[in-house]
Amino acid sequence: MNTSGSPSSKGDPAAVPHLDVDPFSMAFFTDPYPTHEVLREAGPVVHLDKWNVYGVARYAEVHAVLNDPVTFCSSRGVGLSDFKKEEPWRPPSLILEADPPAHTRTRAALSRVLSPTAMKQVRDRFAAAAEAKVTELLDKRSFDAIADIAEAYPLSIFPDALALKPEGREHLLPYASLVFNAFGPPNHLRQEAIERSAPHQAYIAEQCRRENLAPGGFGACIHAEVDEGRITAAEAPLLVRSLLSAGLDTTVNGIGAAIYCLARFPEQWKLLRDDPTLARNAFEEAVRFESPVQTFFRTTTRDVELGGARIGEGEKVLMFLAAANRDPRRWDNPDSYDIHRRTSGHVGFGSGIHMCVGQLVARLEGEAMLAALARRVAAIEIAGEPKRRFNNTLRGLDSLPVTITPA
Ligand code: OVV
Repeated sequence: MNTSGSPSSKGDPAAVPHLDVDPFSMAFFTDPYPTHEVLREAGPVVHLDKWNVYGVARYAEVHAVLNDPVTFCSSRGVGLSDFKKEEPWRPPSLILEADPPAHTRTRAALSRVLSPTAMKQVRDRFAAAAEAKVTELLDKRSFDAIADIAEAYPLSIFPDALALKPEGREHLLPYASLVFNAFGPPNHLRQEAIERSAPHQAYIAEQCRRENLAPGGFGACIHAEVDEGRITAAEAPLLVRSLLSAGLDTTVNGIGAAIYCLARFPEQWKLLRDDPTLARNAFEEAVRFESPVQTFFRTTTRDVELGGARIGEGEKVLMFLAAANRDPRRWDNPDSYDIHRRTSGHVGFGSGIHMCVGQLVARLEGEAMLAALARRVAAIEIAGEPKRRFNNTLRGLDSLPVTITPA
């Protein structure tokens, strides 16, 4: 029984520690891990005074927020900006920035387009392109693993899988970079990206139209959902926009993470070489270990108690997916890259109703590239200083010079 006179049967809400860390600063991006630990150890819920938001960095609370989409909504934006208070920089995504019931229908449409059946149609092409890429790189021996694999491989298959026109594809990565920077606070990264966004936005809007998407691709499949009466003709272009926003830079950084891991941890590379069927789990573990998508926000729809802390209505909550993916409360040896690890439950693809709708495409790309490397490359050596790429949401490298040895 609650004899203390406190408002909750669990007792007084705990005081929320106020921290002055900026998780969108260059210093944080350069080495986020010590600060992730500070955030986790400070308490289950923290307040980040710099941006006036709550934060969760432990696995339990990140998972809880992801799995209560009624209390922690997405329709007010999954970046810092609250769409109830500020005009969004672009029309909101019909899937990412939507709540049930609106989300349910758009999610179902994209799930069908990116289903296991759809993966069967592209699997052989993805595998052949990975083989061709490895053949080309074995010829070069020394190259940049970011430009020449992490970017070049997805660019060689994903725009074709959507069946985009060949012209203008150079806008795809700058547009994605803009989208992920725009989830952040109004710092230099976000403001500069938005200032330069007009040509990229114009290109994307044009490619989303039905007449610019060739038959058989994911793009045309989204528009075909209109004919089945499952989405409207006005919704289809915006759902194509979601694939163009989230489908390329994420896998670039996922594949980049996997190669960076395998180059840094040669004993894990040897395990993969000895059994290339581990490729899919080696990729999944890289998504846990590096968490290419580092953070997303939610907005509270009511006063709520989380981890013993009270949060009011209309507050932004920043979920540190990357910190949850290395929370020692959840993971053994969280800071080890272990391709034999049971990775299920990691939140690198999110969790719950918004969990990555493109995860099968991402895994197919990652598996195909790592399997091709494992079968034909004996060693991957880092041959120069890796350079970091700075983005408000995405973690990855700008450059990773490597030398490979043929098997
Ligand atoms: C998961 C994600 C990231 C960025 C954009 C979108 C989705 C979208 O739906 O536009």
